[in-house]
Amino acid sequence: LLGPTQNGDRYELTSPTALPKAGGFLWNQQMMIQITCRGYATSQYMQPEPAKYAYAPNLEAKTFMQPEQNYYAHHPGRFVYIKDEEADELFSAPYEPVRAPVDRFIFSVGKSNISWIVEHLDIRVEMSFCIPTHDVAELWTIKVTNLSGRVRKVSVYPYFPIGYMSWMNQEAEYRSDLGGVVANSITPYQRASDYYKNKFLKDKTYFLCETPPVSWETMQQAFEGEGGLHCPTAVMEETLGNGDARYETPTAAVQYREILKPNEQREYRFLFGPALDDAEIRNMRSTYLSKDGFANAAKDYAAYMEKGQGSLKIETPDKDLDNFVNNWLPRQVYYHGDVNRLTTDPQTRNYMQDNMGMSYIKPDVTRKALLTALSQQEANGSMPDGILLTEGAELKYINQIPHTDHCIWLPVALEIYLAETADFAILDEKLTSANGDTYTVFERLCHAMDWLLKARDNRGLSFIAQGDWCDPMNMVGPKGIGVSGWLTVATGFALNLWANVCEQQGGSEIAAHYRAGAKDVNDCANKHFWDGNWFARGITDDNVLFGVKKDPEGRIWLNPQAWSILGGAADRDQIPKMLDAVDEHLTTPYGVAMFGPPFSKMREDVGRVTQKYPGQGENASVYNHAGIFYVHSLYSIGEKDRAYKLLRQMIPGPSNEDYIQRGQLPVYIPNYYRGAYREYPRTAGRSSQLFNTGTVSWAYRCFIEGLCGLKGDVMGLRVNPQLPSEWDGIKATRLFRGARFEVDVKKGDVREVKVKVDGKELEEPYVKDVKEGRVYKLDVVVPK
Ligand code: CEZ
Repeated sequence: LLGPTQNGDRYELTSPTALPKAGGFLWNQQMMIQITCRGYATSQYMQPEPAKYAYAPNLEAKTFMQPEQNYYAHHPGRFVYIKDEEADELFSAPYEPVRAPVDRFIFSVGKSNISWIVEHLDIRVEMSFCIPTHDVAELWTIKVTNLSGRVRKVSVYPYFPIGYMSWMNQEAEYRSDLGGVVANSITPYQRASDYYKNKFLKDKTYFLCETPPVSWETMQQAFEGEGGLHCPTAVMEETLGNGDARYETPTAAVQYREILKPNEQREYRFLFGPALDDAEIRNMRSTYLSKDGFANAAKDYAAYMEKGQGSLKIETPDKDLDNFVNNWLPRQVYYHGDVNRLTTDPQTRNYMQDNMGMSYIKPDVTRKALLTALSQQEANGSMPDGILLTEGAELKYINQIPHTDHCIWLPVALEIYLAETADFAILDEKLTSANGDTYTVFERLCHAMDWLLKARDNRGLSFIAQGDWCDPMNMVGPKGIGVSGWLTVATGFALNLWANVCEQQGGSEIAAHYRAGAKDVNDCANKHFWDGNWFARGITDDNVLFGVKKDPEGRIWLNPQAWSILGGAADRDQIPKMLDAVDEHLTTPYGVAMFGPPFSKMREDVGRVTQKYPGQGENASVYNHAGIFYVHSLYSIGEKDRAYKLLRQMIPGPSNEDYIQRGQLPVYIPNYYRGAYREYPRTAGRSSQLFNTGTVSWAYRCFIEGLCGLKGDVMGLRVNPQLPSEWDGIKATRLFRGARFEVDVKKGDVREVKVKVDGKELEEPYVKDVKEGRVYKLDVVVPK
């Protein structure tokens, strides 16, 4: 059904129906496109706010990308109809819109392009596309081959629906001078002042053909006629109607009529994208629309993807795992750090976490993000809800709702950055913020930690306002009284992380101050949140403790457990009780649920999270971001089997049964898999198909520092692999501070980890004084 290609570079799916929503994605800094195996596509680009060039057939509200997005016949997509002129038979590639059962189907997702091979009626259709590195466009190659031993008469109709562009003004026509379909529109607006901004928007969509077609249609309704998308009326005629669209829904369909000898092949190239004006269209055409133009763009783009290779390659007993960690996980981490989910105002916590993973790929990006975020710090030391990335950007949507956790992510991101680079000079960088104050990074971190210490009630617990990490937990503390159990123990963690840095910088007094702060926070958490076997999730505005044994729904939450382990609130007696409780209440075959049981109805003193569908999103799904915090905490206490099991469960497969249940290719980790395993087993495990998630930086870290145990610190690299019980050994290659570590890990009769560097045994498992450019061969023995 599906599997990797030989070198693991691509994943191939051989059915268009088994995992109908499975897809792949490509991006550059201007655009992103996600496309399913059946040909439906969701693409957007930045100008600088997210915009579209292929639209739904009705007006769309613009929000963030949706989980488990649905597709329907008229959903934007990229298709080719093939008509056998003699037999009058029709099918379409890749599968939609005709849905004819095809004889052969391969959907192949690569890192820098996506392609299909589809065979039916003894005709092979190959479709593939990539995007340029710096421009917004899709570069499509379509090949049609006659597989029968006889001469064939076929018509080939690329069909790229454009959709409902605007209620104010839209039209389309074939432009012989530009060589393709061009649709025009005007982005709707109300304020006259917006006119002056909008006039620079790329309101045109073009579909350019390298080879002139014999006919075309640019009006959706004329193309479909009464036949509908399964059998468009225009396609059943000898030629398309060469029509225009005058305030009618635009489309791009063109026809090539071919006589193909046995084994003969035709190859076509097309360019699809947005433009401001004819000059831009002409320029895109001359830059890209040729064999060489395509080849150069593909080469460039592949090189751009190569930069996201990351710093770890593993060889374990699990080849599917290796494939994911070596090929796809760093790509997804790179995506997050490279484009910040294509928004101009990322949530501060997302911005910090998406960028912290870049420490393993392009640490300069992490550095810059830390400085960018800190330069937007408020005068009181708190952090804004979102970080503005472009001039004129505004805090929108969820960033207008006050959440109280943003300072937490500063020392968290900094810890990874420093461990990877030892660039302590960053702490001395001076930053002037918009409110005019100038402080160093070190001082700003202190202010942020002081703010966390202050933003607590008289019991010493952290206020939640209208949300913390769990951003739809919006009604616990709107009156300014409610507190968060997670945020309280997370504050303990953040303060301890920061104290480590202070200590390292020689500030033992300051370090002691933050350690004392952490201890106080943790003591308060224990006094008010410990519920016998686990930590509670919070206390509402009306003083109701929740996330506790007596709650029939939302009884136990993962985050307070994970972060109390990390931050030190949980002691040695408490941890085993918590781990058992998590096993008992939150385990599913698809990973660990974020809490349980799911809420079945609104709980007004908890909020919007309880209104999500049970098992969906934050309402008790296997929310991988929460799961990975827990995995990280498990590695921090040497719980290697529990940690590995959960880490592995984040990746779909490798059994067909699991792939089908999750419905996703193992080319990314989604933000969630459906939970509510006990209530709704039929849908449990189903992927959100959403590749935007804070999970991936942490997951990569867990593989590097947890499983492989190759963690940087001030002086060098600490070695402490944590292999699951059933493995005897692994091999890993780790790039670190310009050096290359080739590591061979075996289990043996030792009581502690033993490390030999180039044959010479070290006193402790710690490689100091790492030399740039050097190759280190490490033989590591870990206890059985
Ligand atoms: O967004 C994520 C946030 O981007 O949810 C996480 C949070 O930590 C991330 O910062 C957990 O709450 O509005 C909502 O209800 C959702 O909570 C979304 O905002 C959610 C989606 O996954 C977005 O992709």
